[in-house]
Amino acid sequence: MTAEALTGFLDALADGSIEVVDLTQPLSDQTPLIQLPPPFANTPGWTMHEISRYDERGPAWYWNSFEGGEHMGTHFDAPIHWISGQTLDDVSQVPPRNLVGPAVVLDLTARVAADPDFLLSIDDVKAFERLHGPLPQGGWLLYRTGWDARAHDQAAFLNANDTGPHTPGISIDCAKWLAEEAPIVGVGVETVGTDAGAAHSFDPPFPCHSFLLGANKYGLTQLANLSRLPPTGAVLIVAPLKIVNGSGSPCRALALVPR
Ligand code: 23J
Ligand code: MN
Repeated sequence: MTAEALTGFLDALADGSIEVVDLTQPLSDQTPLIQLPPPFANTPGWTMHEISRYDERGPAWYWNSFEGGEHMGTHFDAPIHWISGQTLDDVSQVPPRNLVGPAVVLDLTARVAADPDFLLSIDDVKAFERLHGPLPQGGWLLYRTGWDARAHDQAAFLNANDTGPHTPGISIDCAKWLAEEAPIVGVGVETVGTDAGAAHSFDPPFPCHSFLLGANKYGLTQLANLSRLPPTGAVLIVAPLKIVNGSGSPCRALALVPR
């Protein structure tokens, strides 16, 4: 049975009845970065350093070194990222079994278009469950907001004014419920972080980070192409770098989608 499942999977990839959708934003010095308010320290962006490019430094090879924040671009938040999860897994310790699982997509694009500070509520999730069934055991809630359309432009992506950043997120109650009651392993978003732009002033601050990571769950940010996924039925594969003691990592996120 097991071998047949894998050959069936490969046949479906070959004949296009399973499509691979790349949910990853490009990683470059143009990738938007979260901007925390003072007095907090901020992350550096992505920098590449050329080692050689078919030249005297290496006549037949091109390679680079790179530096950048763990939390930039399409990236994975490990439980240890937050104080509430400080005794839990770092990114190298996350069980690989948790990096492959079912994904559902909640599309709140219309609500976010009307209110950039929109917060996903427990009622919104329950409304989705009435239509599409329960959230997946061991899987992911992917939160579509339409914010990916802004990902090419730091200012549009952060959407900040004199009252701070205005980007959608998850309500305090909903974050706690997803952490403590829902069967999911993580939450994925299109925005710069899993929390709302205004979440620094919530109680607790950054509730999505606080509750989800404290419950040994994961975050996944700056996703692309969620519009190409069905509400249910996709399989998510997330591949953060196995950084020893890392709090997270830029990652590749792929979805397998039946066609
Ligand atoms: C550090 C502090 C606050 C936040 C974040 C990082 C992130 O969003 C992140 O990338 O984990 S809100
Ligand atoms: Mn992060």
